[in-house]
Formats: sequence, structure tokens, C-alpha cells
Amino acid sequence: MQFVVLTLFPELFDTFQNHGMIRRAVELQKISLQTIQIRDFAEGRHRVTDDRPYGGGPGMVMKPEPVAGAMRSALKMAPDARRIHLTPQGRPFSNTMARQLAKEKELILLCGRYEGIDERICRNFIDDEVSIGDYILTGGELAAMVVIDAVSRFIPGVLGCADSSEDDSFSDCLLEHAHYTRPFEFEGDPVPEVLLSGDHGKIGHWRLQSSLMRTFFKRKDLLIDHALTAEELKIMEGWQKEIQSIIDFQQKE
Ligand code: 9D3
Repeated sequence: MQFVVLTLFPELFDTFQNHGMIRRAVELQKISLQTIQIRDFAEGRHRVTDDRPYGGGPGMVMKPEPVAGAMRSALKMAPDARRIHLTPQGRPFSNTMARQLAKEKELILLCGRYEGIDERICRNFIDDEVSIGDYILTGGELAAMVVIDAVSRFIPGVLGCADSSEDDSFSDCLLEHAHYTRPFEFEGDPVPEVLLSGDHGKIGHWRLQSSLMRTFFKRKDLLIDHALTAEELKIMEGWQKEIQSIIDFQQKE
């Protein structure tokens, strides 16, 4: 996957590119990440990229010509790219969207600053508008990094051991089970015995219980939105019986 980012702050991508999974993916040539400085396509001695909004009001708007210039330059590098504008007005980004985008060969990510980009760019140079959630950022750059990170995980060979196919079914529905590593006892707090038993059937069942319980307490919405398996329903019926027996015991005064 070739990512091309259009931004007024290309330096923001330096540390992102040079660490962890993204760096490894670049080294393995699973992805490439290029940035284009929109200001390089601005005219005049001062290379101005913003201007006052028609109709008045506070803030500044990104001028269309430099963005169009940067986009045409990006399209020379990535002619078949899906062109994505990171904007608070976009479709909410999700793991499902990340998996879809991972099928593309090239992505161009346009990052806005100020109040936004001239509408004629949004209308004529963009395939998709994406938001990463309902909170206000100062620009699209962090959102672009979020998209690159989440999309890259779905590109075969980018993740080390944990495979992304697992994400397809399981982790979209339930939260992950609890994790433990050595030492066996940390500040008086031991690891659950079952994880040392070597019985993979029991361990699998414990992890499913852990997943369900964490999802129930932290994200009930996930239990309602997704169909539960027979095993998951059985675990929850077990809890229901245990809770009911405690209630019954307490109520017989
Ligand atoms: C506070 C200014 N807002 C109303 C006057 C409009 C506004 C403009 C530009 C709010 C945020 C931004 C900059 N944000 C992004 O470019 C952005 C973003 C976000 O803010 N939240 C979630 N996803 C995204 S993707 C790009």
C-alpha cells in the first residue's frame, strides 16, 4: 500500500514513520509513506495557503489552488489512489472501514488545517470524507496517522505474530480477555491458576468468560449489537443462575 499524505505539517509524520510497526512495514516494503507539503504549491513570495472566508466570520479557510496543486502532484505518484479527506464532517472511521481500505493499492490522505478546505476541493478532488470521532482536533494529521495505522494492520505481513484475520470475527464483537505475564505473583497479586494448568480447553473457556465479563462491564453496547454464540449464551446463562441463587438465598430473609 502506498500512502501519500497532503499536509501543511509533514514533520508531524517523522516520528510516526520511524518507529514500531509502521517502520517495520516500510522496511519490509509492505507500505510506503510519502508526504507532500501543500505550501510548496502556493504562489507568491510568502506562499500563503489560507484566506478569509467569503461571507465573513471567524477563522481562515485553506485556499483551493495549493491543495489542487498538491493533489495533482500526489496523483502523479499514485494515479489510482482513493482520495480521502480527513474532516470532522466525514463518515466515522471504524475497523470495518480500515479492512476495506486495506484492499486499495494507493491512498491519498488530505489533511486540513484552520476552519477547513475550500468546498470546491472537497467536491471535485475527493472520493471519501472520513472522521475519526466526535471530538475536535486542530487538524487532519493525527486522523491521517490513525487511518494509516489501522489500515496497515490489515495488510498481509505487516503484523508480526497475531494475525489480522482474528480481527474479522472475534475482536469486533467482544473485548479481549485479560492478559498476564511473569512474575507469577506481582505485589501480592497472583496470576489465575487456570492459565498455568496447560489445559488449553480450560484456558480457552476461561478467556471467553473473561472476554464476556469485560464486555458486559465496560461495553454493554457490543453485547447488544452482535450475535452471541451458543457457548457465549451458555456462559451468560450460568452467571444468571448464580446471580439468581444469591438473590433467592438473600430473600429467604
Ligand atoms: C472548532 C472549529 N470548528 C467549528 C468552528 C470546526 C473545525 C474545523 C477544523 C473543527 C475541527 C477542525 C480540524 N479537524 C480535523 O481536521 C479533523 C478531525 C476532527 O477534528 N475530529 C475528528 N476527526 C477529524 S478528521 C479531521
